[in-house]
Amino acid sequence: MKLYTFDSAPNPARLKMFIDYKGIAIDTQQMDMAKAAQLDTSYTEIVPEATLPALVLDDGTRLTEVIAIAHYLEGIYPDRPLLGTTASERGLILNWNHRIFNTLFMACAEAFRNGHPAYAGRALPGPQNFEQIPALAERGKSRLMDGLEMINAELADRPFIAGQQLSFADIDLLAVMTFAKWAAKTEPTEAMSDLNAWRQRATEALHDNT
Ligand SMILES: N[C@@H](CCC(=O)N[C@@H](CS)C(=O)NCC(=O)O)C(=O)O
Repeated sequence: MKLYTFDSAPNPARLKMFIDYKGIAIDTQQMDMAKAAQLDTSYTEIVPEATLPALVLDDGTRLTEVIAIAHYLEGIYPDRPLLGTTASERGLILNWNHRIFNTLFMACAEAFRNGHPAYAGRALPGPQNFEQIPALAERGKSRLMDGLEMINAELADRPFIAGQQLSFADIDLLAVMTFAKWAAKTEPTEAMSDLNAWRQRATEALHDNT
């Protein structure tokens, strides 16, 4: 199998944290998004979605969603599970993955891609070009702050977002907080003490190699 990615971009960054935590080695090609490598025909002939990351399996099967790539990899590399081991853990982690993606990640992407001049005519990723809608940049920032408040409240009664242990949902949240800082100039306030404490705890758990 082969992974096409660009580690510093937000969605690839989620996958990189997952892969590094699990200690998996994969044949990987970095595609320079700063040079629009994801739109080059040499890539779109393999991955017509024109997004990163993408995992192409040996039989040609193409996985283009981070959560799907993570599920595939966890299936073949079950050690250090990040997607749950019981039915309820699996359900809850996926629940939070979708919720964080739809609320925080999409809000941040909306704010960034509809407000930054570099994305004029490219407001959405993928093979089609879409014009920016400036009002979405403002709405995105407001949704992002609402989302951070919601997560702060959720974290009042548990150490990690999907329960007692680090999971892929925590990785989603760490990635979007980095994305929000540089792309939407949005950070949690000091008053969001449960979110700030979680961030330190999750970062330490992610880098704990014991
Ligand atoms: N839902 C996809 C999102 C993939 C995505 O949008 N990736 C961005 C990089 S963070 C991309 O490929 N952008 C291409 C572009 O902007 O042209 C996933 O889960 O991986």
